[in-house]
Formats: sequence, structure tokens, C-alpha cells
Amino acid sequence: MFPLTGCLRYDQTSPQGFAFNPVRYRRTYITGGTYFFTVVTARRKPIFASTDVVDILRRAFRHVRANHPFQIDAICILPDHLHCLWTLPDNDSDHSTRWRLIKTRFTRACGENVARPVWQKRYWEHLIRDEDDFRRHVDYIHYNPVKHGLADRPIDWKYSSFDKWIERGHYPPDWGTDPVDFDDAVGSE
Ligand code: NI
Repeated sequence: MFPLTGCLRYDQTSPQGFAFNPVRYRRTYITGGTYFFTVVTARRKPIFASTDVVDILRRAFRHVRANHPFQIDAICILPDHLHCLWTLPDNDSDHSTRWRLIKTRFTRACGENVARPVWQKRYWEHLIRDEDDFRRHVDYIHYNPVKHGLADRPIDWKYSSFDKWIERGHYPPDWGTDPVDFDDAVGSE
């Protein structure tokens, strides 16, 4: 549902068909940077509980990305917060402007249908250190609906990039049916 680009290349020698490209990844990591974010609604109101509202958020992302490009490597939208991984362009680390524009545009587009304030002022950010850190955060994002008790399996949650990553051969469709444990250093919420 969100356009996904990122750190994968096709690799016929890999059993899964895809593999990460460490060279490219290292370059984006140093120059633009890849970040994990957790963004929460004000007072944890379940604003993203309806498809219509998720669509408004999707359009806000698309609009802002058109003028301020970034890659969405992975994303998961829960009723009262969202997690995502972004890679910013070379020599650009300005995620705060992008988030401000996304939040403002979303709030305006919701009009009277959503009580203000919509968003918590601050958000959690974590600069991805290396390829292993990247992979663990991708897993964290896709497992999050199960972690929060909202779905039995990651594939049952429709507001995430999990299906895109299955298409790329990164996961079997039943990934996350058995519990997945994460180090305390991975993720937030
Ligand atoms: Ni969460």
C-alpha cells in the first residue's frame, strides 16, 4: 500500500531470490541515513482504526515525498501509533521537516473528523547502525501487530509492508506465527 524501495537487489544465487546490497546500504547509511521511527497519536487516541483514515495518512505521505523525497523501507500502522524505516537522500538528514509536513497535512485533511491535537509532539528516532540493525528493525515493524495483540500473525494485519517483503522473498507467509523475541535495544513500543 505504501510504495517501497530500499536496500534490496535481486540475487539469483540467494535461495530467497533477494539479498541485501551491503555496498549500497553502507553508502546510504553514511550519507543520508536510515532511521527507525515510532510516532504516536495524542493521548493515544485510536485514530488509525479505520481504512479511510489510513488512506488519508497514505496520501499525506505521498504528497510530502513528492517534494521531500525519502524511501520507505518498511512501515506498520497501528490504531494509535506507527512505526517505519526511512532512508533519506544523500546529504540530507532532515526527517523532522518531513514529519512536521506529514503530520500537518494529515491533520488538515482530516478536517472536523478528528479531534485536535492529533499527534504527540515528539517522536522516537533511531539511526540504523548497520545491516543487522536494519534487518532486526524490519522484523520488529512487521511483528508489531502481533506484539500489541492486534493480530495472530503478521500476515493478518493489512496496514503494513509485510506483504511487499513476502513478495520480495524475504519472509515465508507464515513468518511470525511462532513468537519472535527481540533484544531490548530493538524498536520502541
Ligand atoms: Ni508498536
